[in-house]
Order: sequence, then structure tokens, then C-alpha cells
Amino acid sequence: MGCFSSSGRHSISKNDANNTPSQIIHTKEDIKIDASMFVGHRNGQVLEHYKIGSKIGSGAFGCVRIGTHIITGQKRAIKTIQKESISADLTEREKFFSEVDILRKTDHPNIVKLYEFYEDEKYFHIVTEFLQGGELFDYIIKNKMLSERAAAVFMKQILSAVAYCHSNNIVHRDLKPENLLLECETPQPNLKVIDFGTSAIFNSSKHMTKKYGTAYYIAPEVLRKDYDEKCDMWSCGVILYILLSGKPPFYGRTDRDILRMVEKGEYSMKGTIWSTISQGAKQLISRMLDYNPKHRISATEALMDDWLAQNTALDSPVQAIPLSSLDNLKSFRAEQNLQRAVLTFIASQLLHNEDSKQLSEAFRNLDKNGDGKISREELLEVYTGIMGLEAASEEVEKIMQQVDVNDSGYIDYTEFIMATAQREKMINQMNLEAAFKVFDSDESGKICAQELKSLLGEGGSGNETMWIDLIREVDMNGDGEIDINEFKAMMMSLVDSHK
Ligand code: 3AM
Repeated sequence: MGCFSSSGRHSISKNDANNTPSQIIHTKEDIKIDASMFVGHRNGQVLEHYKIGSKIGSGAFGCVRIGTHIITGQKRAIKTIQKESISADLTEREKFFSEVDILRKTDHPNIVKLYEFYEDEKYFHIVTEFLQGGELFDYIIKNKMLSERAAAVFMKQILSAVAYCHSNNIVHRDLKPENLLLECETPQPNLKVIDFGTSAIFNSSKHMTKKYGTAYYIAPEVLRKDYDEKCDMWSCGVILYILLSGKPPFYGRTDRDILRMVEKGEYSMKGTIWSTISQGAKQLISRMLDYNPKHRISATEALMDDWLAQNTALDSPVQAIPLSSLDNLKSFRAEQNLQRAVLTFIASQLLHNEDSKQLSEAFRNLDKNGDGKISREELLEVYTGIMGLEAASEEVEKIMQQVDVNDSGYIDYTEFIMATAQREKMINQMNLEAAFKVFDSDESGKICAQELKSLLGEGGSGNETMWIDLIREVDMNGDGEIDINEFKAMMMSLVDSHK
């Protein structure tokens, strides 16, 4: 790419540089900063950035290994696919790229996070977060069946991911316990949906016709090759049935036998196990396993189901949101667009899962309707519990103005983490150096306007002068570029102002 030199057409004179940086202000409407901007922008070989460890699993596509991120020491899952193996097979190739494209667009606490994407001569590598708690499938086998409360907590997380996907026109098409991984091995672990290889962007006015899925979980209309996103809700119904009873609703000795049962859509909730299960749980299952997808419950509706709500209610809702995270949300300030961009990068790519675990819980508790994003109304509900309505409304507007950096009208997951994580955990030498390397994509040791444009340019209207102005905000020595010291000074001022 190459930076413009300080004597080039975009050079900035010393006089310009003497202007106080705060005189040039571009609003966040000019530059919409989004976590997805940082996925895939990597130079070099995967081995330059990761120490490759043991194999976690394999499939027709290739294999998944644990990789240790050299800079941060974080463990991540690296799925490697031999180019040759998918070059001839169009479907496999499509599946592979659709997974990358779709994961890039998602930002949700119950969807596996995509970090990076590498391509070298022989291989593609997809780097995602490493979920060390294993598959929900193994958890069910170990626990035989779950209490209604535990099943409801898992189901709410699955539905939240599904509601988020559907509201973004994404259909998963292969939801099953093997594709639901646990973050860690605690008694009630956080769950994440993986494997978006068969997912697709759907068009609500046009039905899908390709048959994807796994026998036990596939919806009858998928077998008829005429379906919409509600097929995911059928799979959710099967999963809930299994969580509560330990057995699948449609079964048989072979796939063919199972599919015959699915086609009929007949299942039973009678017998000893089911006699101990509440009416509310059974009702939700039958609304998810409604044979007619038009009448079948949607993910948003299911999240409001009484049984689900009662079994996932917090004992003390206000306490469940740590006041410190609310305080941080209120006091979040990053005046410069570049500061917001660097914080978004650190929050989405460098923060350790353990550091954001509590915040992730706080996010879920604030997200009352469980759709994976926080609305003005949800924020207002919390703040009116602490202060008067007028003050609360004012506060919420301020928060939205500062924290909603991609201007979506909601606080997305990464935005919440960015605003509420401890500044010291986010802004430290190691993270700043790692962030600088990504912004300085040509590795010249300086960030120039062109590099900012190609990294952040996707979401904004972005005229040429805007990128130069962004540099100017931070460029202390007036050479038209940002060096590591200027970069660090810009970010460290956020730590100082936060104290
Ligand atoms: O081969 P098995 O079924 O044991 O669970 C996934 C599967 O395991 C695991 O890799 C295998 C092939 O998909 N896997 C996939 N993504 C993962 C992740 N992000 C993962 N394990 C941990 N973290």
C-alpha cells in the first residue's frame, strides 16, 4: 500500500500541526467504526502470529487446532483448509467463504467470535475464539438430562443468538448440540453457536431450496426443499426436547428411519420422564415443533415465553448488573474517532475472555429482550431505577452518543465491552503495540491517511480530507503521519482522563 511521504500531496505543514487537535472534529456519523472492520486485515503468515498447538478436531474440510496468539498469549481455534481440497468442490468453497462472511458480520455474546482470516499459498486459516468447555452434546451425555432451570438458561442463550441472526437475515441451518460449544467447564457455562458453514443470508420474500442439516434436527420443510428461517426454530425445539428428556423426539436406527419420522412430524411427550416436566416447558417445545413454519414460534417470541422467563429470572435483577459497569458506561468518553477505533479493535480482538466474562453477564442482564443488543429503552429502564426519569433520559442520550460508535441505534456487544472494560486492562503497552501493528499495515513504523482509509473506510462516507484530518488530530510533530509515540500518547490520555 505505501504511505504518502511528508512532502507528498497530503503533507501537513507545521503551522497546520500547531492547530489544536481538537479543532478538527469529525463526528461518528462521518466514520462508523465497527468490530468487523478489524477482521481479516492481516499481513503475513499465520505462523508469524501464532504458535500452533494440538489438534482439537477434524472434518471433511481439514482440521481445527489450538493456536497461541504470540503477542497476547491468548488461545484461539484455527480452522485450516487445504485450498486444493475445496477448489474443485464449489459447494465446499461456497460454504467456507459464507462462514467467513457471516461471522464477520456478527457481534453477539453467544456466537463464536471470528478474529482473523489468513490465506497462504496452500491453505486458508480461519481464526476464532477457542471454546474450551467442549460441546453441549458431551455436557448432556455427562449430565444425562438437565434441570428445567439449566435447560432454560442454555435455551435462552441459543435463542438469543438465533434471534440476533434472524434479525440480521442470517439463517444457521445446522443447529445441533455438536455446534453449541461451552466457554468453560463451570456448572452453568456460557454457550456459543459455532459452525456457520451451512448458514446463509436469507431473503424474507424468497424461500430457500437447498437441503442442509443433520437428521435428528432437520425441519420437515427443509426435506421438502421449501423453507425459511423458521427451520432454525424447529432445531431449537429438538434441542430443548433433548435437554429435558435426554432423548431425541424423532429417532430411528438409520438416518432414513429418522427422516421418515421427521417427515411425519409426530413425537411424544408422554412417559415417566415427561410426567415430571412442567406444562410450560412442554408448551414451548410444541410451539417450536409446530409442523407449519408459518405458525411456528419465532426466536423473538420464544424469548418472551413465560416458562423461559420464569426459569431464567435473576434473583435480584439490579444487583446482577454491577454498578461499576454502569458507571463506566456513563463516563465513557473517547472524543477522537481514532481513539474509538483503537478501543474497538482492542475490545474485539485483544481483550481476554476472562476479563470480559463479568461484563458479558452484565450485557445479558441489560439486554432484557435477549436480542443481543441493548436498546435505548433497555438502558432507560435501568437508569430510571437509579435516578429520575428526566436525568435518566439525558444520561441515556449521552451514552448512546458516545458508545454507539457504529451508529446502529443500539449498543452492540463489542461497544458495551469497549465502554465498560477497565481502561487499564484495555490500554496497556502490549495492546497498544499490537494495535499499532494492525493500523500500520505496511509496517513502515508510521500510520498514514491511506492506511486509515483502507482500514476504516468501509462504513463511512469518508472523503479524502477526513483521513488526513484524523491524522492531524494526533500528529504532534506535524509530519503527516502517526508514529508509535503519538499513537500511545493519544491512547494513554484516555487512561489519565478516566482516573
Ligand atoms: O471433532 P469434534 O467434534 O470433537 O467441536 C468442534 C469439533 O470437535 C471443534 O473442532 C471440531 C471440528 O469442528 N471446534 C470447532 N471450533 C471450535 C472452537 N472455536 C472447536 N473447539 C473449540 N473452540
